[in-house]
Amino acid sequence: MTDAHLDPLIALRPWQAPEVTSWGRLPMSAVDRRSGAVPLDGDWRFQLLPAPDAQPGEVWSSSYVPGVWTLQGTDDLPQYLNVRMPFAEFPPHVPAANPTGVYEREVDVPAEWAGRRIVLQVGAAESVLLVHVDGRPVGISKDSHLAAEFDLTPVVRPGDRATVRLTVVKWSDASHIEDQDQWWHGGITRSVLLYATDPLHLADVTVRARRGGDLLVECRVRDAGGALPEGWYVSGELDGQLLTQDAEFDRANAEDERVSGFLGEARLRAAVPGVRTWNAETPELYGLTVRLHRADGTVADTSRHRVGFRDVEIVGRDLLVNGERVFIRGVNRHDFHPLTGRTVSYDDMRADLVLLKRFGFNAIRTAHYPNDPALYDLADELGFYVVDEADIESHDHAHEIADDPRYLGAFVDRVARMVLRDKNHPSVVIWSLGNESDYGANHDAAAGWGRRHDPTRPVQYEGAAKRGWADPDLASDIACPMYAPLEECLAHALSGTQTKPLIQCEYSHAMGNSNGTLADHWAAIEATPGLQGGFIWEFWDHGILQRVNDGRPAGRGGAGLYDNGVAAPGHRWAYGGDFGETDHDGAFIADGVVFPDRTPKPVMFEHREIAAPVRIACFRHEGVVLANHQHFRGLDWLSGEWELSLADGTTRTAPAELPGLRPGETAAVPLPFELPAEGGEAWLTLRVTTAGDEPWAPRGTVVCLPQVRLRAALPSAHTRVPDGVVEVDEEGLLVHPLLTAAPVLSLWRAPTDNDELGGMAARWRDWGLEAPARKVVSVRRDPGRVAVVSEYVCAGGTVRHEQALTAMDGGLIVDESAELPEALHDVARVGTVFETVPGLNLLEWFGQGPWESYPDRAAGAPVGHHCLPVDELFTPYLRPQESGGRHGVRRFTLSAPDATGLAVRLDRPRQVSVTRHRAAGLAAVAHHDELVPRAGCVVHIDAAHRGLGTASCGPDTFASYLVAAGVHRWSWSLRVL
Ligand code: IPT
Repeated sequence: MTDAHLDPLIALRPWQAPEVTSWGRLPMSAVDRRSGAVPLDGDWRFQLLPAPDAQPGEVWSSSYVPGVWTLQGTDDLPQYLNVRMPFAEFPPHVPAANPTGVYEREVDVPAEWAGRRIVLQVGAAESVLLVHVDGRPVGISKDSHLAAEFDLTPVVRPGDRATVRLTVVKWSDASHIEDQDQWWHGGITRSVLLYATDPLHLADVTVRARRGGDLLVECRVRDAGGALPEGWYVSGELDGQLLTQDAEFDRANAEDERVSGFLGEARLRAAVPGVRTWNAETPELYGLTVRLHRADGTVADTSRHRVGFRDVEIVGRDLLVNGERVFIRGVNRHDFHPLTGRTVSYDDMRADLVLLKRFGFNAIRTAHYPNDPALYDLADELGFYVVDEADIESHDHAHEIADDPRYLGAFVDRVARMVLRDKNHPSVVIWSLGNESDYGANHDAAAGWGRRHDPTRPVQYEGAAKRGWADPDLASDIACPMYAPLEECLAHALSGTQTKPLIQCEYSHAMGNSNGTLADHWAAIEATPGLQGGFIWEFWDHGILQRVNDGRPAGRGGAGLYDNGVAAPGHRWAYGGDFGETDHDGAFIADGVVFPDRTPKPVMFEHREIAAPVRIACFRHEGVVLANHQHFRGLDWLSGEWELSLADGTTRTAPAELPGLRPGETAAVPLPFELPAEGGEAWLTLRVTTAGDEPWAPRGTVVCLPQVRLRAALPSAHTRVPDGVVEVDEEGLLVHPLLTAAPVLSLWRAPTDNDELGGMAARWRDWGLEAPARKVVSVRRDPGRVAVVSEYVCAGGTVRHEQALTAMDGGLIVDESAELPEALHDVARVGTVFETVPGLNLLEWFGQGPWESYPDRAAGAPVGHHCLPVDELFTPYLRPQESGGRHGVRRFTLSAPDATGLAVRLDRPRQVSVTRHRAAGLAAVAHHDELVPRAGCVVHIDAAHRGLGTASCGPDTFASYLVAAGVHRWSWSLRVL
């Protein structure tokens, strides 16, 4: 190996040269060479240098490829920063201390590749890749999320062994445009492979398949020897149907003097009668084989594609797929894994997409870079609309870079190579120019390239809307704001000035216990022409599995050390700051709808219901009206079961016959039950499951649980006639054999991430809401009844609390009121908290459930009779916070295995939580593993509970979900079982 300083790839210092996007790299192509290739994944010799121009030493360790060295035992650990760059240098400069991984291994070049063209493919490396073979410089590549290919034919000999060295420089000019909100890593994150082709080969294939059945295949042919040989031709076959040569194209080229013989282009066409079109609901795919022939007819090269016939267009302000204004129920997805960082396996990606399908998502934005190639194959196959995003985010230096001509090539290169790679995927419906990079000439240049190369898809870029969402800029065909308040979206749609589809590229920030008002958003979207959906931020909580004892990432050895969203003892989900970084953005990296192990958070159930393909439109005496809310599919793939839940504790079921409804149609179906005259409140649920196996769900998988109330509860007028004894202490606090802490007023919750970042928690802290001083004003003892008036005094004001305890019906009735002064507008909750003796481990309730729900996130939790162990009620958000609540609870029992315990009835549906944690205990720790569960239960019964909103990044909850000042009243009863 040459001296590092003499090596031209090092001497060039490409890590500080934005003009250098590559050298010696082959053009990107949509021809997939993965099958038949020699995989080079596995352990490579490895050393981590302090800088790219440091001389590699004699001592090697090893590193697994694909993988990041930041999770493989080096001292260069992951660092999480959102907007800020991890170093101070301005673009295109980087610090002198610049971790550089040198990977090396021997490769046996198959002898049978003699005479063939031999290509090395590096799936992805961040952020600069330098390639040497046997010490000879071969190439350079940038873009941490796209493959780089190099022609090794001149530097290797079939039958011989070659030493391949891949040098990966962590910080570069490119880091400034890869400033995405995620962990910083370094390494080779996707597979490395070697393949061979005939010198005469298919350099690229472009497939255009329209919904009418027209197929056009454009082929680019090259010969490694230079000029193309006479007489070559291509043929194509689509599921047995032969494609025809576009002779007109050939003739026109031959006659056109501007077209040289070197063009190497051919076109094939087909018309497919009665074509089955592709859409996210029925993702029909056809198999296409393209063959390149030599003049004698022998096959020189073959390329296989899966083709989906579909159209994407914008008509007026609607985005249409096959002529339909589809709703975009999207999520932003990163390539993420808690053990391997950015390296994701096919099985993991499939599991991601299967889960999303099961929870009603139909769209993915590949935030914020082209995802692993297999993701798109899976999206084609399982049915997702994909916004494919280029690897451009210059967040910290957005303004400087957007118009910097030194970065022009990088912008165009990144968009162009993404388009070239992914253009044949029917799932890709929109190109995105990147994220959070201001808006400048570099964007327009990249948009121009994309539009010319692929006129079949819209282009979007959030940053383009500098003069408003209707601005006719070059960079965005979609108005795709992030975190826009719903009222602004509505106002735009109703303004008469809307020119583009409004699909939020990010909304409903899923950090911690969040996604309040999601159902309100969707009610508005579905009811308002011009609004078409959006992409929730985001899919993953990017917690990295970390050993607690030495603070090291568990890495690949951590397989199986987590379950149900929780890390095994001795481990935790690390977020920003946990690897000793001083500069970091904390738990802002934990903002997904799934935990780091893909366990769904409660919001997923909310989403599933909001996206329900079949719904109960209304209830009339003769029956219920069902509606098909899909765009393309009937109801035949679903089966149903009716469930009637009565307040008396009974549930009845009956098979449901789903009517044959086309999309958009409704039909009345008769009520399956005689509603009993007695029984109070009554709820009818349609349990909808898959009728057969779907590619993403076995038969019987729950799809949605639409529900309608058949009868309201009768208001119960209680006259309080005492019939027993109430025992209180000198403070007027209830003394009860099953309670270890008496019921007192609670105004606070362990702040959620939204409460913290939205500023509410700070206000509550200033007010002293967490622990106001309770001062007893009066305790009035009457036979069978004690009335206690107290004041809860805190810096923010004084809350007068009245609690009347009446012995009745073998139990106790508690009537409470709290008067919040005007100054205490918008508190976390107003309600009662008490604690129980240990052993009451099972909660049964009539109310919404079974999963966690809150006032502004309760559309997906049907009313019914639910039952869960107390330990399973709590949701282990990475940074402990208010969690485990259940909305609309009418009554509950908390019992021991011998059925002893207590029963509580509420005057009306209330927010209740039963957990092992006091609010103060949750708020005191930073990680879930630091929580010490109590043996007994902490029970909250809330007269009012603040909505969750999404204020950690975006709008807070609506005013109607706030806990206002004034008088709150609530009553409940407590009985020993
Ligand atoms: C926006 C980013 O696009 C996304 O990457 C993520 O950071 C998200 O917010 C918040 O988690 S940018 C934000 C400053 C609005």
